Amino acid sequence: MTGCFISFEGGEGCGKTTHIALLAERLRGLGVETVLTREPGGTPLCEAIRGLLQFDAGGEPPTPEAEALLFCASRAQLISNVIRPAIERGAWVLCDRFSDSTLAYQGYGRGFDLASLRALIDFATGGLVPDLTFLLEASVETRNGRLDARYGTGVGADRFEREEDDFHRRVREGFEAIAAAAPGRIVRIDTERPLEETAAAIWCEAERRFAPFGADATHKEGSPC
Ligand code: Z5A
Repeated sequence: MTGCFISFEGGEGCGKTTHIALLAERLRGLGVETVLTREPGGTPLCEAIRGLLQFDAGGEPPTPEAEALLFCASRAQLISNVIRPAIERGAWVLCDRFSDSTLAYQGYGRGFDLASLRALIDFATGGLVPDLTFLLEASVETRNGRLDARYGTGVGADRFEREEDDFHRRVREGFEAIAAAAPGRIVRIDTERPLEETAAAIWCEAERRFAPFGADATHKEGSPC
């Protein structure tokens, strides 16, 4: 039996971390082996790379080229040590960000050539693409409000959150273009709604796609679908 691979994408504060945790909790409650991981991160080496990328933990900000390579290095490590083994043993793998983030942030945000980035991503992933991607969306005002509630008004916590508005606009437009080019894989989810409604929309889509895989685990009492 092989598992399935679902990624969550979107701008900061869109609700990825919240909703991926809710989906994992629900799956585990149904007895489905669920691996919840994130990018960059998810293994000791990848978490160290995360520190370098987000908070300049090396004491020196990476160049844009080094940044793109570090995201892809972390991805290669995570796939090899966590994601592929889990899929092969039949688990559901839920990943907080994946390759679409590299295209959106380094491609559309930083302005790198998309074809070159795709080649780099392909090298890092060995061609692994999520079976399903949730692109979580909320207005800039809503997302900023959520981040302000978390960190305090004004400055964000990491290098990306401190980027200017124009960078985040390009990233948002990038995600929209990426979603438009992959309508079968990427499902856009409006997170302006109450949390429970958003969680139900995500659950319905996951269950609809993977019920045959989830078999007995999915169609149980309490399902909103
Ligand atoms: N990055 C990159 O450039 N290239 C790459 O290839 C990759 C990543 C993989 C780290 O990502 C940075 O790396 C990221 C892009 C870059 N930086 N940025 N920006 P990250 O995913 O770790 O960081 P993040 O996007 O900033 O995550 P976040 O701030 O934690 O946002 P989130 O996970 O989408 O949101 P959340 O934590 O679930 O929710 C935010 C708050 O809103 C939280 O307190 C919730 O309780 C609250 N909230 C209120 N109402 C709601 C509703 N209705 N739904 C959801 N959440 C709600």
